[in-house]
Amino acid sequence: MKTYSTIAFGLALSAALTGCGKQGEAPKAEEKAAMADDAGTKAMPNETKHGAGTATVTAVDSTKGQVTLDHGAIAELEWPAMTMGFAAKPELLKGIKVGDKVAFELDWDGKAGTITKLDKAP
Ligand SMILES: [Cu+2]
Repeated sequence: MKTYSTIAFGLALSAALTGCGKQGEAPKAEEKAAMADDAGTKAMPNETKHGAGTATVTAVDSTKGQVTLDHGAIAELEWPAMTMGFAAKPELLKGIKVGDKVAFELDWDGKAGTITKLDKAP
């Protein structure tokens, strides 16, 4: 049974590592939910998930195609609110500046997020 507990630990560890952001503020309950889910339906490593949220822009580099968002909770991805960086096509970042309130959508591949839609909030 040693093998089984090693596998279980590995799964738990990989689930913990796939959480977004590095601020250590993810609630435990959400981590547990993510782990349980990873053991079942989310076993495919390259599954891309889509989410949507609102945020305040804290950094933007339209040349490199990068934006940092202080975003609210994203239910689709089981994310709490946090600040994190995303890739974004330069054209999506046109006219976007630090301090802007935005509504956005993203694709998350389990490691990195790519903005697919970004609009200034009305
Ligand atoms: Cu995040």
